[in-house]
Amino acid sequence: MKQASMGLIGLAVMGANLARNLARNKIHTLVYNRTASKTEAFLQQFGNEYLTGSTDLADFCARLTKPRRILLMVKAGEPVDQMIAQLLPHLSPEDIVIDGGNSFYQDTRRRTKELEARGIHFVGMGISGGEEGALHGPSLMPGGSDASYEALEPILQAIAAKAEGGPCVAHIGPDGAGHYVKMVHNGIEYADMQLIADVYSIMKNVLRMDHQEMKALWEEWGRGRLSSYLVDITAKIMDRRDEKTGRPLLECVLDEAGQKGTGKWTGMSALDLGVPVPTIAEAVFARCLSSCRPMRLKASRILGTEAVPEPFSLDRKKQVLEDLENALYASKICAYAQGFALMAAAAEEYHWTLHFPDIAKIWRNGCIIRAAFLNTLSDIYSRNPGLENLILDDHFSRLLKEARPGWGRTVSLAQAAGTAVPGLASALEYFDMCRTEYTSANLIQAQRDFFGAHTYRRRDEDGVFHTEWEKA
Ligand code: NBP
Repeated sequence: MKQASMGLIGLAVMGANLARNLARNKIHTLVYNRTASKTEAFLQQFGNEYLTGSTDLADFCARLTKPRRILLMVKAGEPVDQMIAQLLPHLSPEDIVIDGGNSFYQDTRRRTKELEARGIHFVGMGISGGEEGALHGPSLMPGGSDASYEALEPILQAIAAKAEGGPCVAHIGPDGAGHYVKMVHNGIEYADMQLIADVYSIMKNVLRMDHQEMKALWEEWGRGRLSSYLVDITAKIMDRRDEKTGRPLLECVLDEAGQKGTGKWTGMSALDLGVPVPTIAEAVFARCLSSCRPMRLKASRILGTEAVPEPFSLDRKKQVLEDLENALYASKICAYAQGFALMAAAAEEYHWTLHFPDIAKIWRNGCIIRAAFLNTLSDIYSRNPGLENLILDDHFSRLLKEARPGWGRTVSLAQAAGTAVPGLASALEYFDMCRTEYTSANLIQAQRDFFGAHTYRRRDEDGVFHTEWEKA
């Protein structure tokens, strides 16, 4: 029987679609799933000369060309370790095991060490784009060694999404770098989504726009600098009616946001590394708060909310919408600035070389945060690879300065109306704090020195000082 050039384990939605993508690209793929009946059902539906399978792991490994390339698409966490343990007796040195799940990057670092000690390559690969992306072309973020990337490159390039002709895949860096970058991608995705949700809140609760009006506006913005997958789907969501009630379906959806952990991990890593990512963290907390529904319902009864503002005149509304677009774009810049600053700190901590122009490029298609904005980002980092923070770039700093008055008016307007905009407000705070030459942290230092003799440094003199603050 002909040997397969790629093995794939795990036939839930992501694995099944990736296997079909591989086969469509004429890469002979052999599949395996823990529950054999799923393998059989999958092969019955999709099997062909490029897509075959096995229900026995020893047979599966024996039918792969050496060095073997095996892509794991099983549930992240314990299942990955269990699957590796079952595979090991059947593997040989130089084989490559790829974990395409949303694994925690520290697990990937550990697994890389464990497998490399046995001469086996381990590649933690971030995959973005959900099930559609997996089938038609995802954005791929492989970590691991240079040698393993070289062996995988043609396959990954074939199945990846394409942007301006180029494949949305690049070697991110060693060990856990791929999963780390995918994690930050998801953190940025949380922020991007929260910012859009904040703007929707203002449109609905402050401007009292109906769904057709909102749809038209999201479509218009989607043709400009905010052009992105998330803005596109937001316009489509506005347009969808509930078949049962005839109401906009969006208004029937319960307001409890789910999460699977990558946003939380981004926040945790940022706290560990001491990198401020308030807009990303705020987006995670906003989802947590949305899930405290019983408490929110009680609080809304006890604490009420501000009065709904009077309808705006057409001129005033035009100004508010212009401000809103500026606020969204400026906040987006800040969210990406936070995510990229975090990746820069992680690269230093873990001794990775992360190539930001490539990372921005491979996010231009196939993934959830794909956007015209990423072309701008890629250009900025190509021009200035050592840029300390995106808000310092000439182009972005000019835009941010221009947007600041309208951005401030937007957040004030929402706050005066009692409409929570955690994403927009935290991004504005980040921006204002970043550009403050002398912040209020002098008082924090004085307080710390007052109660704990933690000492402080002076602005006008070198050295470390302590004051007995209560002494005259
Ligand atoms: P799931 O995350 O739902 O995992 C289901 C698969 O894991 C099945 O094939 C199942 O086999 C297998 N599995 C489990 Br559960 N425990 C196992 C074990 N102990 N040993 C071997 N196999 C085991 O699948 P998914 O939604 O396709 O996602 C796969 C990975 O891709 C996850 O890490 C996910 O986070 C990531 N991801 C998902 C998306 C998305 O949009 N869904 C996007 C990007 C990345 P069984 O059939 O025998 O139960």
